Amino acid sequence: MVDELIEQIRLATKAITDFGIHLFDPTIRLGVTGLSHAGKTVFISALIHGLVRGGRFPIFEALAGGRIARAYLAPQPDDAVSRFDYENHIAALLNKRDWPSSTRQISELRVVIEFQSLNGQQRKLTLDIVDYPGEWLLDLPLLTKSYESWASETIRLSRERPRSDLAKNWHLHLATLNPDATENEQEALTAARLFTEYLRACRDQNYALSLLPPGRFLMPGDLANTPALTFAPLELSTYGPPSAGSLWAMMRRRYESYRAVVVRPFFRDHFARLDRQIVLVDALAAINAGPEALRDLEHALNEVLAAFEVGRKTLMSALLRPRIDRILLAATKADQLHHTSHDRLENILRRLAQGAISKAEAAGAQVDVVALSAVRATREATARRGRQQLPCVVGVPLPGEAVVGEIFDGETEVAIFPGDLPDDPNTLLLGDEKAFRGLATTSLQNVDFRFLRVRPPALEMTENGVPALPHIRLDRALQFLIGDKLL
Ligand SMILES: Nc1nc2c(ncn2[C@@H]2O[C@H](COP(=O)(O)OP(=O)(O)OP(=O)(O)O)[C@@H](O)[C@H]2O)c(=O)[nH]1
Ligand SMILES: [Mg+2]
Repeated sequence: MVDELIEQIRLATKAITDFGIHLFDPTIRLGVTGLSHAGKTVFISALIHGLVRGGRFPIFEALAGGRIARAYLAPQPDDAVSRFDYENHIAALLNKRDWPSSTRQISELRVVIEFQSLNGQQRKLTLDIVDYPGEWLLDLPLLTKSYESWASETIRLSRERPRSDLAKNWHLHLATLNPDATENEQEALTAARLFTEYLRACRDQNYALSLLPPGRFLMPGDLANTPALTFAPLELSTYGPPSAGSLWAMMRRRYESYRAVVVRPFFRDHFARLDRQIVLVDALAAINAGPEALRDLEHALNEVLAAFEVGRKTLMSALLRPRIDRILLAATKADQLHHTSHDRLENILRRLAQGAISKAEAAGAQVDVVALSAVRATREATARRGRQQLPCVVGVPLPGEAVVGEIFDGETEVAIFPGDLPDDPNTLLLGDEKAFRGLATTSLQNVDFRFLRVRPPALEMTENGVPALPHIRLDRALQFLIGDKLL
């Protein structure tokens, strides 16, 4: 408790100092998050490129109205956090037509925007963009969960389909464990390994299940093989306390270490300092996989958004600490769909996060939902099938992507009809016979939707000879996230 209090005071003092420094030159810390592959790196790279090199952003008022004099990269404020590797990411996109490689760490970058306010004054906005894995966000609810409740929730979830099929090996081992037996390192190691394999199988593309805490089990970094990652749920009949020296006591102790070493520092050093947040969601990957993945995503989104409440637990933090006042939920890779489905994709995401959105709004935050493509990699076309006109997208599928009867080589351009999203998002969440069919349960031939991953677009130049990156609604996202600070 005393620790927590000291932590709160430290944060509050920092907030006040930051406030003083930033009174005239405001700084916004923008958190960008999403589960692995959601599109964080591409989003940030395109956003910075658009700001620094002048993108085509008609809806981003300050830029479209000519009030931004210049925007440039500046040294970041946190010395212990990796720098977001903007130059290499953008070079891969522009020069090689490759997507940037996957990133596993928190990173940040500072952009300074010099602009003219609406009343003609020269002003400066400093934007700190912090990119962190969404898996870390899913860990935040662990702050308020005991080992026992985490274990029972995790086991319950793993008994539902399709997870139960993926959890077989782990469940077999789990059944052999006696929580009250003497602690045993080998048993803990095996349990942690099988549990991690189960989590990894859930994340596999055909399943695309989202709710996978503890996040570091799948991205251990320098904590690999430490006791803080060597634990797993046990089947318990009571809430304890466990007897000293038991396997249960050992697991519980390590779970506590995980919270102390991983979750709390992330909360304190990064999460609690954010002003604005964008959560990127690859809803199309979940739709590809099937109804279970979509329901899982719904659950994960609600957990993620609930994490934003952890910050207002105490009176002191509520009074003194700046809070996240805007949250944007963005469905990424909307270019895999024809534009006639973009609004529907927004509705689906809004429907998935419905409960959490109302809660965040009730607490005073503004929430918006957008379907965007940070880098638009397709164009549109209409194909004919008999008398039917099918709205298609045209792009170059990544090597290895497949449709019935064809595996693509990464060079050939094709027209893809991905399927029409329904007008009413609820139809995607129906169960049993009415459920749509996805890759997790059926073959390529029978799926209702198929969104293909495509290569980045060929290079385009603006009138000024600057390489332009086409996008969908990236400007709307930017307007919502920082537009009000550029007035
Ligand atoms: N078509 C299309 N694909 C995209 C877009 N943005 C991202 N992608 C695809 O999604 C993949 C993942 O994007 P990243 O930006 O690397 O995702 P991330 O969230 O940073 O992923 P991790 O670093 O692995 O956590 C890319 O390699 C692309 O294949 C987009 O706007 N359009
Ligand atoms: Mg990344």
